[in-house]
Amino acid sequence: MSLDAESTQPILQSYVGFDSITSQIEKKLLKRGFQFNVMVVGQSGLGKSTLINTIFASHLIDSKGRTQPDEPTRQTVEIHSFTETVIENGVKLRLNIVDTPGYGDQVNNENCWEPIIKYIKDQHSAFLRKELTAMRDRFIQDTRIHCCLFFISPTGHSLKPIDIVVLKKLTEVVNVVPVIAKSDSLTIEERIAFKQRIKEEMAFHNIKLYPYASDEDDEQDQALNESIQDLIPFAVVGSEKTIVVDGKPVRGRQNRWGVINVENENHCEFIHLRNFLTRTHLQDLIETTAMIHYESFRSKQLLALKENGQQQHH
Ligand SMILES: Nc1nc2c(ncn2[C@@H]2O[C@H](COP(=O)(O)OP(=O)(O)OP(=O)(O)O)[C@@H](O)[C@H]2O)c(=O)[nH]1
Ligand SMILES: [Mg+2]
Repeated sequence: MSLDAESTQPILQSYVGFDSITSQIEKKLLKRGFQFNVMVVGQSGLGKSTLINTIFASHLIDSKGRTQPDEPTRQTVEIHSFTETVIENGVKLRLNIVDTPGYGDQVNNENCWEPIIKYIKDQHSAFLRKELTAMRDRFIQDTRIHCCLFFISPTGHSLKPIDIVVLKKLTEVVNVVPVIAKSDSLTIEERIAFKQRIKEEMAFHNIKLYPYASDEDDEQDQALNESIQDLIPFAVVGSEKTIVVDGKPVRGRQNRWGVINVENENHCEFIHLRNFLTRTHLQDLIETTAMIHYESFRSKQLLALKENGQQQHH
């Protein structure tokens, strides 16, 4: 008998099958499906509603709002959310999109961000309440915002003071991913310079954007994060119109100089944004929301509750 056989024997005998745990978990997760909540925020008229419709196009048209792709967009006047269930290869994803009205065009813009911050906190608070109830459901419906797309005006110069204020507030409570809106109005060179400028300003104002560096990151995580950090802010173009390019219908914008195909990587970074949201970072955005933003909300609330209780006791 070889030494080798001797050493493998006991291991083979003790096989109990727990390696199937991954497929057990997978089955359970697949059955339950995933919930993903995205919000768009930014100044008025930057194309927030349009981009949402561009990203989730085929699913939105037969659900809510616009039924004709060439119907004009309406100004968003209040925070509203809509849910769409998408199934791909047996995986169920419930997408909840929260559209917010643009801010910044009032005479007095003070506290214009408050309803948005309140909305985000309200979702945390609802989740906490459900977590704390005695008869708690085995599965809590999650409405916490996992990703906030922040729209930057394509001025080519710098961020607006109001944007810096709003960004500060948002990054404290949610994963923020900035995008350069309507980037078809910038040339490639302008876009590169503007991106650099925005990165510098964010760093200068100490605005903490997703993804956050963590000690637990392995090389793979780090590489993934770095590849995304390079791309952020995504320079995007949205369109609700379908244009025919080389006989193929695509989402695009026609202007005096030609056609912008939103799905063409040479024209804009729409595809990168969509891949980031749906392919590469979906799970991490959900997990980071629970582990960082919700956790910090929760510990603050529980601490406040405890202090209140102690005060009443005395
Ligand atoms: N050039 C250009 N125009 C765009 C783009 N995206 C949207 N628009 C146009 O900009 C206008 C405003 O778009 P909306 O999507 O309503 O903007 P919004 O940010 O939702 O506006 P509010 O709801 O008022 O805050 C519409 O006429 C769009 O067709 C884009 O990427 N490039
Ligand atoms: Mg809108």
